[in-house]
Amino acid sequence: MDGEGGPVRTTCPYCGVGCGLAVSPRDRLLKASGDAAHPANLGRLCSKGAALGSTVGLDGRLLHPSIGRRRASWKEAAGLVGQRFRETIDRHGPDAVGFYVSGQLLTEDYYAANKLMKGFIGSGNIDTNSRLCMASAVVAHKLAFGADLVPGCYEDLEIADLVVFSGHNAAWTHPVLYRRMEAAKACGQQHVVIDPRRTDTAEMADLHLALHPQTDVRLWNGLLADLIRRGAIDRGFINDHVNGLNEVEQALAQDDQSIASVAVDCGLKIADLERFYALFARTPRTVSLFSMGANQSAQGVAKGLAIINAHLATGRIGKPGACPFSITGQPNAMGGRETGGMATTLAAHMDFDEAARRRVKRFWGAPTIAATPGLKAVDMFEAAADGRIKALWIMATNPAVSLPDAHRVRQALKACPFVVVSDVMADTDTLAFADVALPALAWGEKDGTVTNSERRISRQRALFEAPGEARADWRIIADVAQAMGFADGFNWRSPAQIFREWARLTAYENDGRTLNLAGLTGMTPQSYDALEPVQWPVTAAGGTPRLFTDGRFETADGRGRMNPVRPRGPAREVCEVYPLALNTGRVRDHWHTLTRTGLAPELCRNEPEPFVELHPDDAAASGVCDGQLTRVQTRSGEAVVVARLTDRQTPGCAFMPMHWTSAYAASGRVNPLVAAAVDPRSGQPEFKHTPARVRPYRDTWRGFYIGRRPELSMSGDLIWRRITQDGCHLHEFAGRGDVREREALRRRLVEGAGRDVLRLEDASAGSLREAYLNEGRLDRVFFATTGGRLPPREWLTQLFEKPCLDDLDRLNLLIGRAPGQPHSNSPVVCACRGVRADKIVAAARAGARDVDTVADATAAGSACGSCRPQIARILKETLVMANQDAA
Ligand SMILES: Nc1nc2c(c(=O)[nH]1)N[C@H]1C(S)=C(S)[C@@H](COP(=O)(O)OP(=O)(O)OC[C@H]3O[C@@H](n4cnc5c(=O)[nH]c(N)nc54)[C@H](O)[C@@H]3O)O[C@H]1N2
Ligand SMILES: Nc1nc2c(c(=O)[nH]1)N[C@H]1C(S)=C(S)[C@@H](COP(=O)(O)OP(=O)(O)OC[C@H]3O[C@@H](n4cnc5c(=O)[nH]c(N)nc54)[C@H](O)[C@@H]3O)O[C@H]1N2
Ligand code: SF4
Ligand SMILES: [Mo]
Repeated sequence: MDGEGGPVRTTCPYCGVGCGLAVSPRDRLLKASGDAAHPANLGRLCSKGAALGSTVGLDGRLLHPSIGRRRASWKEAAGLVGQRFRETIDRHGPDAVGFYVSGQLLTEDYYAANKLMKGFIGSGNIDTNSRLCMASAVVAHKLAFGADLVPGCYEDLEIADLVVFSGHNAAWTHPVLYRRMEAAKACGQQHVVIDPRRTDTAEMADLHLALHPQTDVRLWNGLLADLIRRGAIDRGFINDHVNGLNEVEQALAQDDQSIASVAVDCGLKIADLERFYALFARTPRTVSLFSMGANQSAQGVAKGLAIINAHLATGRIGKPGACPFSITGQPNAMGGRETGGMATTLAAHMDFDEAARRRVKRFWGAPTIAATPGLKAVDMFEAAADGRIKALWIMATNPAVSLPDAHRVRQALKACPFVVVSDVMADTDTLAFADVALPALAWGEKDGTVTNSERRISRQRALFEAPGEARADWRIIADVAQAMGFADGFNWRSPAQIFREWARLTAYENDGRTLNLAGLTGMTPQSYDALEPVQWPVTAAGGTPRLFTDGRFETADGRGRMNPVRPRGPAREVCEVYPLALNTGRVRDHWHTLTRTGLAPELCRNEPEPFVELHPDDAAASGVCDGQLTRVQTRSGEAVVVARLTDRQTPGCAFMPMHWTSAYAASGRVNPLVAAAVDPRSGQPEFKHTPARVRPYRDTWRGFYIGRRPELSMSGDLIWRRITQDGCHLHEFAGRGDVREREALRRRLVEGAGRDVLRLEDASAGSLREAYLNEGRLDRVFFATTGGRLPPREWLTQLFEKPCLDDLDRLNLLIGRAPGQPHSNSPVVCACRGVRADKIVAAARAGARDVDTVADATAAGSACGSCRPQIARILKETLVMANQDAA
């Protein structure tokens, strides 16, 4: 498996774009480049895909099963899991156990887990983190189309004349797809972004509608009313193919649909709204992308339906360049929805009706079959907290970080008598609660299939040998099933065998289910290995790029359904005490809970630490300053993070990233703040709106520590964060205690360090600086001050890469900077080429007016291109400042 026969073709493990990679692996090193033959990316990669090589090392990996903290054999660990699940089911019934799984499992893993829970244990209690992500879109699809079907394909995004991004920061979250639309935009495609925040996607768009949070339904209903007024709906298409227009019109009539009234409610300028409505009305080739700003809402289903209504009414579906497009987040969010990883579907897009239950039971040769849908994610953890769930198995997700109301989730994990966690890393926040820890194969080791946002099934292929005792997730599930006494249904020997069984299930007694892999049921191990990316449904003739091309939907009468929706407010309104709407989401270079991107120094430079973005007016009102540590408080919890003041936030709104964890910045976690309010139909949490307030955090001292090993936790009340660098780890901290607090921390951090130490203490100024060397090589650095300044960290961290410090280095060590060399605190914009913002500003001042000229001058933006929107923003800001200076 060292790629001697040329590069291995595989699929990126991050976002739902599902880019193909061509990788030449050797000795756990690899260089990833884009697979030019893969239809999702045609050779492109973003910063995360390009940095995969920095994340495949074995440091920090979970490599052996353990029970409690004790290392155990697989036989013992799988045996114990099987026995405890069996005993719990025997005593309390099948609904006393649950699986919480993930869109980062492969389809084969998902299939195995679902079969075990729904067919052999006989409960519906398997749900996936896609509940936090796609559940609202799934329900909207089922209501409108009769099944969870994504109509369009990526090609539609290129041939569309108008792309609307609803709560979708594509420039950061689906960068390669965004590159493709950026190219189309250069040829005249129009972009409208609907997002309360001026994201990079919004910055680059032709029109940004910075609506009041959670007013999307009002905006889209207003659009539909406007289309009806203009006579711009497609009555012919509706007559032939769509039900429900009357009910929708009645619902619309209950609100004032004048543009002026909608504009006021959404906080938008009338002219902007008119421009959007007119553009939409006159552009048949329109794709409306919707993502977490739509789904992660207590009215997430309604938001999806309002968007779909506008498309059904205009007949903009099933046609090239025209469709509503729910874009998926995780690499295999779709695979989970297909197999039945969600508690609300049985399997293969079949629900819990008698006929489907009997069919699936028969196909599986199962002893039983789940009678009803199981607990949805938030409810499942609530049931663990109150004792209804007594054994819980978590696979490939980190709920102690990513579920809302995270304190409560941790309590639930503590309260649950038996918690099993399958993961690839050893120090995730969730593993701290595991009774049994099971090591899974990671990306690059596992082998199977994933489905991307456009229903395209691609292969992930193994590049390396399995490390330690790690096993494929499907195999772990099969081991436990066998330990529970279910040998027959789970004796697969390869993922190819599971995939074939899965494909057969989709085709089994299929008289109208769109999800059908009939063309793949005869696959041999060889043809599975060689499988080319293909979009389902797959017939003998091949895949299907677009659905509903004949105007037929999967409903009983074959007609699409418009569904009436009325605007509602957020689950929790802001108030005098909590006046800010706290919004949460992603940054460009990090993935979720940092277990992988946190390992790559190049991905930690653009956004090194957790932050809260605030409008300057809101910050001023609370006495918060730019760059200062700030407390963010909600009814459920508090975080302390650095404040970033920017007019990209609308006054009254704040934003925090979702990524930081107890392992990287305990006080920077956002989900202890987020309430677990869910959409009543989808069960998806409202991650994008929690009433909050901010206050300055007043530290008495600050400092940083750089060491060769990561310090996993800095106990006490300290505020700290850890940032991975090349060859070392930077830890920033601040405290509110006296010198004893500092000394306790310092002693712990320098424990065991050698005697070669440089030290500078100015007790009256409250400053202490120490550097420890080991045979001439820099080993640890500790700098702290009560009120003074600290040097930039860059030069010091670079010294850790030197095999031996020279005299000049030693001389300057405690100053913290090399003499004469400018050192900048300016953030890295281009992760691939390591170019900082100040260089881009300099290029702009020297006359660069577009991103390509900056790329020529500085190399920024010349590799993966993910930073191009940020470069454009810096150019714009520099120009504005230059004009102001001139005026
Ligand atoms: N870099 C990176 N990329 C990723 C991921 C990652 O972790 N990092 N994760 C992947 C996953 S799993 C997912 S689900 C996707 C998510 O991809 P996105 O949905 O693009 O990402 P988010 O940042 O969660 O949220 C999108 C936007 O919704 C906006 N929003 C908030 N409230 C509202 C509202 O009321 N109305 C509207 N219209 N918009 C609102 C936010 O301001 C935010 O800019 O990204 C995928 N890609
Ligand atoms: N506040 C806020 N919270 C959010 C969101 C938000 O926008 N705001 N977004 C939500 C969304 S859309 C999502 S998708 C979730 C994501 O949240 P999570 O799923 O919790 O995030 P990840 O960090 O991707 O967790 C994956 C875990 O699986 C492990 N892992 C990786 N590969 C494998 C494998 O092959 N096998 C096994 N067994 N383990 C593996 C990783 O080490 C990691 O611990 O977060 C949700 N939470
Ligand atoms: S856009 Fe980036 S993260 Fe998403 S699949 Fe492609 S390379 Fe991976
Ligand atoms: Mo997601």
